[in-house]
Amino acid sequence: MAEHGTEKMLEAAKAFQIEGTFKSSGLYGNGHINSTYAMIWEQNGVERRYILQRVNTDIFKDPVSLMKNIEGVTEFLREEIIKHDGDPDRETLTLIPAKDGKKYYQDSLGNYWRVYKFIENATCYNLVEKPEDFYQSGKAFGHFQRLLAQYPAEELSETIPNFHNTPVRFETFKKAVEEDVCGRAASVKEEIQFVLDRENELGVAMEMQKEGRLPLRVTHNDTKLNNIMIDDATGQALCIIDLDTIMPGFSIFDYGDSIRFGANTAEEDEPDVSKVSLSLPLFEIYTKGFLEGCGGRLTEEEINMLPMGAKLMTMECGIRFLTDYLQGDVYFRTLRENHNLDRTRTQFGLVADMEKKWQEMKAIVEKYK
Ligand code: ADP
Ligand code: GN1
Ligand code: MG
Repeated sequence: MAEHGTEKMLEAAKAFQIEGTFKSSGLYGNGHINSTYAMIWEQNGVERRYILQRVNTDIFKDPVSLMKNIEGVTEFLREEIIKHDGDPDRETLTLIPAKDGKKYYQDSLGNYWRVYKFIENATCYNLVEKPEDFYQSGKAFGHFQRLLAQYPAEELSETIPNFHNTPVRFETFKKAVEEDVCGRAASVKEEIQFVLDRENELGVAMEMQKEGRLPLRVTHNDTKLNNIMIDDATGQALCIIDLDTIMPGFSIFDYGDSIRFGANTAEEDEPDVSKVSLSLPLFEIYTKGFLEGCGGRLTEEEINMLPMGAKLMTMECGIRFLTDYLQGDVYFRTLRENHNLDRTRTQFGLVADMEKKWQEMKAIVEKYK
């Protein structure tokens, strides 16, 4: 698939304050949204890598505000890391300014680009390889949320309105089924029914917020395992990346999205759905790490709602993949036919398994309260 905007990649690469000679650049990583390139520059005989990203402005409608969010949050994190004798160049993202001093570059076609220092000797995983890594990532996401509690929420723009408003996602899904622009609805009746059967549950978090029982916090909102870098040498969670969706949200959803992706025994797009299940040992180890990382800041009601956070995030993500399938694969990057349908099926397979293991999930959360 040709990447839209690639023709301006070289223009963008040279617009930033990077010394030396540009050598090469290639598509990189497994993100579904932005176009990410790893660039190599030669500097005094040494090759150095940088991450170049074209922001997806079909999805992020106000890229200037988005970049202001990232600039503010990364500067804040940088100071915190320095205060704790950490390495700010590896423990948070570092934006390289463009030649005009801005933290982004707008190319002659209007695309928005940004450059980060490349974090070397660290890996983003699509599947948990070592349970310890998952524990570490739980601790890191919990800690991240604790840190962000000190960040002035009013300075953050909402980069995607209603991002984790599950009832709104459900309404969009129903519209996609009715419109059926690609004529695909008849072939996914079972998946559509799976959603309709669970309609009543989709609004529980939003309802609790309205009743004042679930606080809005500054959250990451996209806490899957491949949005955290694990240090190759130490096995420690090193750096949380993909900061595009930091905005007010529910802590149970940051927890839940990590479970959705990382406690699944199969990859998110595994075509063989029989490989999908919820690993209770991984569920447990992440729960332990996340609660430790949050450092006692969650309310009792939030903790009780953690299993529901995991279920709702998995349902919501499945609904979003199915909606995109029905709409003709216009949102998530797809690399093969039925990619979004495979993703839908893994999510619903995981929800079904969570329903079977619901009492065990609740008992595990109770244990770490
Ligand atoms: P998307 O929003 O499309 O998911 P990400 O910001 O998550 O984009 O980046 C996609 C991938 O690029 C990540 O999963 C990671 O592998 C890699 N990546 C992003 N930033 C860096 C960085 N600073 N250093 C090294 N790799 C990075
Ligand atoms: C997208 O950008 P990426 O690949 O980290 C999506 C998330 C989904 C996820 C599913 C901005 O995340 O909400 O949960 O795919 N990001 C956006 O893998 O929509
Ligand atoms: Mg990502």
